[in-house]
Amino acid sequence: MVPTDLNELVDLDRYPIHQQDSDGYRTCVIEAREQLRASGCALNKDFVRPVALKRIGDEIWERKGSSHFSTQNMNPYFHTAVNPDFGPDHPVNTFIERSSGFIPGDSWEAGCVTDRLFRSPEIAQFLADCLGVPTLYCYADPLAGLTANILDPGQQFTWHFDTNDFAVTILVDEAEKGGLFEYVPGIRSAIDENFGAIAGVLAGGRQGVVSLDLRPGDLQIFRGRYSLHRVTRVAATSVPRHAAIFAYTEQPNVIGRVERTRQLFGRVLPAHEEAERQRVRSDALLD
Ligand SMILES: O=C(O)CCC(=O)C(=O)O
Ligand SMILES: [Fe+2]
Repeated sequence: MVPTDLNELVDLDRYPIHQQDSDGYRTCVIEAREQLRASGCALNKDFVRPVALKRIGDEIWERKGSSHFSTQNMNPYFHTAVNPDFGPDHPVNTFIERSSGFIPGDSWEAGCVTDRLFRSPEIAQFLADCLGVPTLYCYADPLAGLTANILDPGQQFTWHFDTNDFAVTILVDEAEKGGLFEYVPGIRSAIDENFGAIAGVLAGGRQGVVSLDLRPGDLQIFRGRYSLHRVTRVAATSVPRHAAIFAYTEQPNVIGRVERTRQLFGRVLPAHEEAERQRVRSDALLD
């Protein structure tokens, strides 16, 4: 039986997201908010029920052939070209391997379990409450809204900042060795790039680095715009690491940038080109 009801997908006993007036719900939200405030990362352990998680794992394996894999040496801002305005040891000119694949948004048909979870209004409202915003909409980007991040044996997703204010991840299959999510809470802010500290981490320094105890079924809410983060290399002898990534926006009908879309998915759709013409940035950070 394919799980379909919210109760079959989410552990509603522990996370009563269907009863948003309940004390239990309020407790979950307060806990997540406290974690986000303290570290930019909220971990909702065992959020997805095991049967649903197994189904999501199968759905990822079934769609894995549609992944766009790419390998590049990039700086934390997703750029790959040397910038002569900065020195050779500067983070802007420090390029490290990112090797991973993404299952794109148009690989998931409506009604599959992963898509149901992504589009659940109760989950979107829970996330909005945790993040302290009124409403969240599923990211309307046809490729980057619902994805799975694939790290095959030997691959790593190097240190970077996200361009989105936050990301929602469900680890589905963990690596046996490597594949750890590491981050440096709040290493930069909207007004301070803090290149010195970032250079230290890129050079292998461990100051401020947190290794997250992320397990399959956990729902992670992560503010990746200010927190440098990576997934460490999956050992060559390990099983792959698979994570479902849900993207939401505060405004409806948002679409991603052409350059990043091409970088991550190897193609763009007409909707991306149209959105590029209309884009307005909200801050002046590098990217
Ligand atoms: O796979 C993950 O846990 C997160 C990867 C990541 O940081 C990203 O896709 O931006
Ligand atoms: Fe990220």
